[in-house]
Amino acid sequence: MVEKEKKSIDQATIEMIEKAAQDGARVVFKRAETIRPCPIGAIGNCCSICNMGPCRVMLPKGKKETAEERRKRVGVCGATPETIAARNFVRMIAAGTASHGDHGREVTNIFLAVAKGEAPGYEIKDEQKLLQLALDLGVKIGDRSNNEIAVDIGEILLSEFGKQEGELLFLKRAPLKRQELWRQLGVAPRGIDREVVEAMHRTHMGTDQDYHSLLRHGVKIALADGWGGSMIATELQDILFGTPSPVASQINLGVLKEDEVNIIIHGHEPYLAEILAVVSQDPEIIEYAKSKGAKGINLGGMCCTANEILMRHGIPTVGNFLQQELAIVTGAVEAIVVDVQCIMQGLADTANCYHTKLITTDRRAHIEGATHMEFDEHKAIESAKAILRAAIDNFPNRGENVRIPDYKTDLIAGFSHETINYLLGGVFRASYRPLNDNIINGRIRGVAGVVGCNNPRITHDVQLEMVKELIKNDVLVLQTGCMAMASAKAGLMVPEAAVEYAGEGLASVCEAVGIPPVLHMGACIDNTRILMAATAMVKDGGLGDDISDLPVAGAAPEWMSEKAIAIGQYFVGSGVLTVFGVNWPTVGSKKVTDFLFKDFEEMYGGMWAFEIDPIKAAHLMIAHIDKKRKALGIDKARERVLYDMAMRRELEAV
Ligand code: XCC
Ligand code: SF4
Repeated sequence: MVEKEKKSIDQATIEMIEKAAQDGARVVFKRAETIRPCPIGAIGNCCSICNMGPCRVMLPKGKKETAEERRKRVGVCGATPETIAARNFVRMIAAGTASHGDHGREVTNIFLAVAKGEAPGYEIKDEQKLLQLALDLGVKIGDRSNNEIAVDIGEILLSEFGKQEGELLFLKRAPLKRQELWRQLGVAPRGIDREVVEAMHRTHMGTDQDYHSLLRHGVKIALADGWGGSMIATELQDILFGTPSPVASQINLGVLKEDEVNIIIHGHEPYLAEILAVVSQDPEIIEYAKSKGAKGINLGGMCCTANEILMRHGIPTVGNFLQQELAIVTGAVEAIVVDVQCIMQGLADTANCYHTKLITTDRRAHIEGATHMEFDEHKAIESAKAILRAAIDNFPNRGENVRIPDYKTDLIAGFSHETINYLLGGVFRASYRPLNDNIINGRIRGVAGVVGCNNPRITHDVQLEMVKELIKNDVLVLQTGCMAMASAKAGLMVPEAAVEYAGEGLASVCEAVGIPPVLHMGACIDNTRILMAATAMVKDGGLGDDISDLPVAGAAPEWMSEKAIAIGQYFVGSGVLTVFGVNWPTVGSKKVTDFLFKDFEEMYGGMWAFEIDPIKAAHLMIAHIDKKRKALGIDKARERVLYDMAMRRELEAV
């Protein structure tokens, strides 16, 4: 089932890899062939944090060591393989949290600028969510204007980043039992920046050298991501740009158009993309495109920015992480406009092989050889127009060597936590009750979040087999990031997919509500929507009193980024079994790995697991879900449901 030798299971991707080879463009798939992963670093056995090293402490494969040999297998400073693996792991979490946090900070600054009337072109779109957040944060509403309320909210949330003492405010959203556990274990984060800085200090040469305390801090930083930086980003983006609701669109390289100016917007922070979505409809800009011989302007998304503008505007998605260079290889892209995170430097080289302009737009992210057109939110419309004009001006340079692969798939996206609430419960009594009831009665076995990246070390998109296996077994799947795109390309994100792929129980619920069996919840920062959904399930009752009681599980089967580790760790710290694929970065230390995989379950009720095979990984998750069902005493209900369905089938057959 796992096709290790194949580069991708996505036909559009395969065709463009071939075209890249013909055109002499070197793309990520090619580079991954020539650079093998370093076997020592891959398992967490290399320390490079001081100038006495780098130190490699790997035990050669298959070798047994004596206690004496083990004593000697340390770095120059005496650091053990445990310390080294834990330190590396914590640094990954810190980098991931820093990235999501810096995104959250940027949103907050823009939110404040909008509230103060300093960012024309933006306005507060979701008043209801604004007021809800005001209530949550204790901001006075009275007869104040939305902007006045927003200024207070923005200032409170901005100070979450640099807060020195106390606790992050959003921790209070978690189930009470979970909050208590965090306090008891000493992992309730203070300020977001503070925890990241402390992580860098603890992991500096000669500071924290006990993997237990290092990894405890790892949980703390990760919680500052999930219940801090990422959650702030999602909340404020929803208020500014609108909370997503179901929207139809299409995905894959086939959304590019032969006769229009193709502009791809790639990266993570959606402010520029939001404005581009509006300005690209401007008659003056469309006229300009026509004057250059194009029929119009075709905006498409890549990576998480794609998820953002798909969820809110239905703008088509060109592809996921491993397709970024391949979009250029079509020869049909006038500009690829990037901001931060997951942007391969290889884009610059690929763009050079074609007419595509690579445009960097963020002050924090420059790329050698790219055109830098810095986005200024105070002059958002002008910034966006300048970028669009640059792309349009490039249209006449498009050569003959154009091939847009003829693959695109329909999808429905836009399942925010609020939307799910509503779809299930109806406008007047929005609640998770129907979901809980269907879990309790066994039609839905449980819920799984399958998120994260692509990675050329394994077949691209192949892990969507995990998603198929889960829904086949009546597990409702929630998705974000690049894995969401894999499922969407395979046609799992339309309501009809329920009949074709889901088990009978799940299919019956999907049909009744009219939803796909796999729900697109947004970008990577929107994994916080999954935290909120899980919390809502706990609060609705009948499924225990903590997230760790729920029949749920998580996975990032094609992960590659440090952000993915941060996300995984905040799910684990919130009480969820989280299964990662590809490679596990601490296998060089059995003690550290056991601690994360086993001891964490006792401490946090959630734990890490590692499994490369998507089907086996799905069954790890299903076994965990069944274990939780049993503990809740709802395992029998499911047997009855299955029995009833079998009866009905027999009757129908007669
Ligand atoms: Fe995709 Fe978010 Fe991963 Fe990057 S990190 S590869 S999911 S775009 Ni979130
Ligand atoms: Fe080597 Fe210790 Fe320096 Fe790491 S901190 S590089 S193990 S000497």
